[in-house]
Amino acid sequence: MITELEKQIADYKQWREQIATAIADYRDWLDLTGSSDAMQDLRLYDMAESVKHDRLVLAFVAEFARGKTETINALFFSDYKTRLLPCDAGRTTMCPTEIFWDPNEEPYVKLLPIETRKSDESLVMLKRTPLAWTKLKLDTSSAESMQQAFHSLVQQKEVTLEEARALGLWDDQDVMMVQAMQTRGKVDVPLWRHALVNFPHPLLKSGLVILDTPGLNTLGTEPELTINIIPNAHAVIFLLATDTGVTKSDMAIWTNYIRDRASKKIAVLNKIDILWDDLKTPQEVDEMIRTQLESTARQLTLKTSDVFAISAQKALLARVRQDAALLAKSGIEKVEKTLADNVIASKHEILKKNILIEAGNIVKASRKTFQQRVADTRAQLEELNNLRGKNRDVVQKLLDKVSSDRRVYEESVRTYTQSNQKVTQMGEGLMEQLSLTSLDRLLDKSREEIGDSWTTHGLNLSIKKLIAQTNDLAESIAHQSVEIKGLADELYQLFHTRHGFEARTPPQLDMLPFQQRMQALVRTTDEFCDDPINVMTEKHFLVRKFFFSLGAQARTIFEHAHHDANLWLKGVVAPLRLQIAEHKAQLDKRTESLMRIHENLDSLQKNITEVEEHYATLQAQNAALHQILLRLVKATQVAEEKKPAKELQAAEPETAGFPDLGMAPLLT
Ligand SMILES: Nc1nc2c(ncn2[C@@H]2O[C@H](COP(=O)(O)OP(=O)(O)OP(=O)(O)O)[C@@H](O)[C@H]2O)c(=O)[nH]1
Ligand SMILES: [Mg+2]
Repeated sequence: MITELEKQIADYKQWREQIATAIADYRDWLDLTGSSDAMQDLRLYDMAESVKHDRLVLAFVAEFARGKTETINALFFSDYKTRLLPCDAGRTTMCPTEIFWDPNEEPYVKLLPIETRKSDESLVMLKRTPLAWTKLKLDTSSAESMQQAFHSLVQQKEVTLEEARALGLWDDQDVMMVQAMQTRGKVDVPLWRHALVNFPHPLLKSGLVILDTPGLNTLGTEPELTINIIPNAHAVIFLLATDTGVTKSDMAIWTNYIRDRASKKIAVLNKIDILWDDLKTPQEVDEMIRTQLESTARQLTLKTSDVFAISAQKALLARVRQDAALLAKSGIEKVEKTLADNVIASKHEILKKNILIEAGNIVKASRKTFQQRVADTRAQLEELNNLRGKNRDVVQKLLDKVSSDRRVYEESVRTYTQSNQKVTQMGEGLMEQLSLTSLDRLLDKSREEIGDSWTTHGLNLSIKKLIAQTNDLAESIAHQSVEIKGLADELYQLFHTRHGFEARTPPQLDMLPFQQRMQALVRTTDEFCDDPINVMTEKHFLVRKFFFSLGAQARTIFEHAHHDANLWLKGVVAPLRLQIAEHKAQLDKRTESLMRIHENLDSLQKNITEVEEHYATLQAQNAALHQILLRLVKATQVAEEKKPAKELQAAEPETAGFPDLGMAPLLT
């Protein structure tokens, strides 16, 4: 049976495919009409790819034994009629596990040895290093062999105190660890640090990524999870168990890692089957669950509508046995519905906004250029029609006028070329400052300043200084971008006044998102440094790890800023470049046709017919563009209102939501 969640995720995938197809058709249209521009084409290709490969990450985070893994089994893997991922009493999952589908590879489990913790390499970097991982093939035709492969997720090994320390895993506050050391002289540590599971499940094929995490302070020992992976998840599902209630350690995980870090979060009170009691009436049981839900919501300061009561175990059982009554009683469908309605809808929204801004601007430029082409062709047609019955002198005069137009135009184009060179030069400088090399320089300096002390105090000072520097950098870049924009503004003005191009001012480069993201790192550092556990001397290992994880996150922020600045830079004069080429082609066409008529007045009618045919082609191409636009607009409307798409019609597409598209009718 298809659940609401499966349906919504499949719809979301279909919607993304529609947009990607519309963008691909638009690229074909640009190609066909000779309006394509290499840089713009690359941008469109990027957009279609990012829409196609968009992923939705759901992270399961909680103290150990709350039932994270069992919930994942019930939500996503019940088709195998068994418990696919290992769950057990006590600590079970030993390493964070990402489950997704990458069609370019065979199903696998990839495991990162725990020893990689000794290096400063970030997880992001290690993920790009295939040799660092141990790969197991997954035979998806056999539940048994898959269970065997998944067994690696719970593997541990015994190490000495020195080794545990070297791995940064020794914790003298951990009673079980201390006990093990006293009795056995060794402690157990996970065999693997991180697992990647490539698994061809329909939901994963639609772009869903599941992150299962181990309970018990794994988050504390792996700062990258806290700094990068959890905040980047689209939703965090926090689990609690009915029998334990909200314990001190549940609360610590909630406040330290989820409450202020996750953008979307829901709490799930698991194991309600423990309360099912034959001696109590269903109403009495419901009342107990309700009271516990309310108190959980209060303790977590969440709305009661964001807290759910389930029995993951019974949900899995119900699905395996196809027992609808038990499934309903397990409460899991409400969680699925919330994930479907809220999480996916908001993801839709984000993607829609991104598409709207980018695609909207490109489409706008393209339509303007096309309008110019149509208007120019119509003017040419009028010019030719006016020549009927006129003599050679009149043609000569017109030719002279076009030649002088061309001269003025060429002068403007020279100005454009010079300014554009300056824009390119300044742009290169700007991009260099946002490059990873530039970030590495800053990070190396901070690293030098911290030296070997690795105290929270030193870390705090150094990170604050680093962020202050990136702030100055952002301001300087904003300043440079204003200068670049100034040059572009002058060019647009020149072509507007001299050649009647549309008046236009390119947008400013917005460095605020970059500054805000960097500022968020200051908050993360403050929280880390304020945590009394991290101030203790034993935690130097962690401070070092934290610093490098923060560096990895800063890389991501720089990469984003670099990407955004690059797009902005390419868009600054791109519309003008396209228009200039268009106008030049038009002037050439006019000259050529007038010269032919000048040579032979009898060829006038033939010329008129040719231009008329060209005009008809333009109209057909316009209709095609119209259909593509309509499909893009429709896709955004479906996302907005989830209503059935409107019929394709000849009317102008409704463009509500598209940023300032300038929707003058194309052909009048
Ligand atoms: N009664 C009952 N037991 C459950 C339920 N869900 C999980 N359990 C049991 O609770 C124990 C822990 O479940 P897991 O899914 O392994 O918990 P986890 O949160 O993944 O724990 P770690 O992997 O150690 O972090 C297992 O023995 C499960 O069988 C439930 O709904 N009801
Ligand atoms: Mg688990």
